[in-house]
Amino acid sequence: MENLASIFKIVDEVGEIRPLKVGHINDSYIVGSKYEDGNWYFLQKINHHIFKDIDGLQNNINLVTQHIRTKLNAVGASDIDRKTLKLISTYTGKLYYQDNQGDYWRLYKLIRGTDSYDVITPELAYKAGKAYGNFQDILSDIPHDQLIETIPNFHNMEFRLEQFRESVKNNIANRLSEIQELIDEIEKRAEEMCLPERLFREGLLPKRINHCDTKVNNLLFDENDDPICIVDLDTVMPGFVLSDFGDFMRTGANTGAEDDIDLSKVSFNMEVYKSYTKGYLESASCFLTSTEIELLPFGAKLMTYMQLTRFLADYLNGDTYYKINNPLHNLQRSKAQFRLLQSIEVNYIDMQEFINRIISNQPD
Ligand code: GN1
Ligand code: MG
Repeated sequence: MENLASIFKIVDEVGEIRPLKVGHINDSYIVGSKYEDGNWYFLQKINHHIFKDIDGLQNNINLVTQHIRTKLNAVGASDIDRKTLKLISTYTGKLYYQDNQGDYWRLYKLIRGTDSYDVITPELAYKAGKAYGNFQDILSDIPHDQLIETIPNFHNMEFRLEQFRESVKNNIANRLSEIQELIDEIEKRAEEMCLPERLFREGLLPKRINHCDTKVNNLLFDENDDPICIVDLDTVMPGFVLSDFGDFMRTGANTGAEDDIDLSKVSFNMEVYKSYTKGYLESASCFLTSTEIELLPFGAKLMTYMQLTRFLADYLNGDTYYKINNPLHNLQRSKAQFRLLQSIEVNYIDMQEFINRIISNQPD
């Protein structure tokens, strides 16, 4: 993007702008400064085919980051600019810029000196669990009607199944014949996976403000390997806490990659599960109900299943949603998610027993 510095309130002269391969939806860039210790930025082209209300999206992010900032200030925290994202506004006072091709851009201050992980150790998983519990706690007093659902029904499994069945029915890319077995596996579990929506309707499961994209690499660690900042706030909205717990497990407790071609590498890592659960319950059990705690292992199953249906639906629709790096990419992702789901199912009783032991204070 040209003339960045004449649009956004940038301090220092802009140096090199480098694309960053992260995420499946937006395009991201690091904006360097001419000076090593100058101000560096993180630029994103927002995918407005997916995020349709850009004003609402940017207002959400602003509200959430300001809320965190206010609370950090109140407890006298140091280094606050590294502990929550900071949006840079434009010279016209907006939180994003629309260029003459209709694309939307936003700019954050870059948080430097951090690392994120695709593969995580149990030690880091424990700290990550605590960090996500704190995050939900900090955001718990934002009134739900102040945030829009940036993608309506985002983690609603009933809705995701409808979309999936629609894609099977339409078979737009003519890929149905190759994947009948996976479709049968999805349908076999469909009823079970809609449990949270049913509990919600019965008033037995609350919604809280959630991150809704707690991929393992959305948590930044500082120089001492302590969590410093949770990023990628596009989908912060009300949801079930089991979603955030489950999405971290889907990514952080997978011994393989999300799209691993070698399915023998994909399995569920119980050590990461145990450490994350411990950390999470330490910071979140003060606000969780017993139903929410019991459903945490279910969250791991559900989010892996949901991701399987979303990747497979995209494959059937001809790859219109997720970025792909080959024509079979969404199918590979689906197969890897299915393998992970099977591994979670094998471990499921142990996962539940572990939680029961923690809440009844028995040693592991
Ligand atoms: C997308 O773009 P990224 O990687 O942050 C997706 C998530 C999925 C994830 C799967 C808005 O997130 O819901 O879990 O891919 N984000 C959106 O890796 O759909
Ligand atoms: Mg994301």
